[in-house]
Amino acid sequence: MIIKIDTSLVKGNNYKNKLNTKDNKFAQLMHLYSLAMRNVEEKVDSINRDYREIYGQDLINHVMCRIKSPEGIIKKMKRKNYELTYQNLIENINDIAGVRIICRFKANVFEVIDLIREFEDCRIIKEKDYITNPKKTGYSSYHMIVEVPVQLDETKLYAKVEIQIRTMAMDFWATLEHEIKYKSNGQISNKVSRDLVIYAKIINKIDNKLMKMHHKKYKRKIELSE
Ligand code: 0O2
Repeated sequence: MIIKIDTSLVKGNNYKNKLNTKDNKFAQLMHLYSLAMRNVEEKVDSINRDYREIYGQDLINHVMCRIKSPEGIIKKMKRKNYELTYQNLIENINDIAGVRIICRFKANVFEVIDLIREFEDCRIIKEKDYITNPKKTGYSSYHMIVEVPVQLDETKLYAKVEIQIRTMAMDFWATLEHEIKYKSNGQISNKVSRDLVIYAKIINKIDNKLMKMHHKKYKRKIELSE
């Protein structure tokens, strides 16, 4: 089903208007992001299917998609000191549509990144490698901001999607850390912060060891079948 979207929100007179999350225009814009997100999700599903057919194992453990809530959007714009306009939302908030790809092993994360770079009709806007260089908090993940097309009647619009690619171990840490921070309104003690960094490093070591173990087992399986 093609739903009409007022494209003047994205390019035109309404672009500089004040953001109103209760407005139907806002809902239309979120629908646009949702279509872009589904476009990426389909592409990701397709590489996972191809990989399974060729290599007989999964490249990706699971994929999660979400559209940022209106409250989350406003909170982020205020945190970053942006005036609440459609223009600032579209130009500066990159993770309204989010696709999170969870792999079992670190090597798979980098395989996924290479395959995303080859996606047809997908512009890579920005990449952040928090795996090679984890954040001070201990957070580890690979982020890609991409732009994908959404076809609306005769107009083709591009919308941004943030893709986070990480291992199950990284996701375990990030989910718990997010919850701990969320529950304490972002105010955690220095001791808790330090402990979280230590746990992130331990988890990273385990991640590396499990990848090596899997690699040896997989290599042996291939040798036996040859
Ligand atoms: P939420 O509530 O998870 O959505 P950009 O403007 O794109 O260059 P941005 O978005 O300001 O950069 O920052 P960054 O570092 O790319 O982070 C984007 C998202 O990554 C965050 O979204 C989080 O989901 C996740 N993230 C970043 N740092 C951490 C961290 O230390 N711990 C955890 N658990 N997640 C993190 P939001 O909107 O900040 O939060």
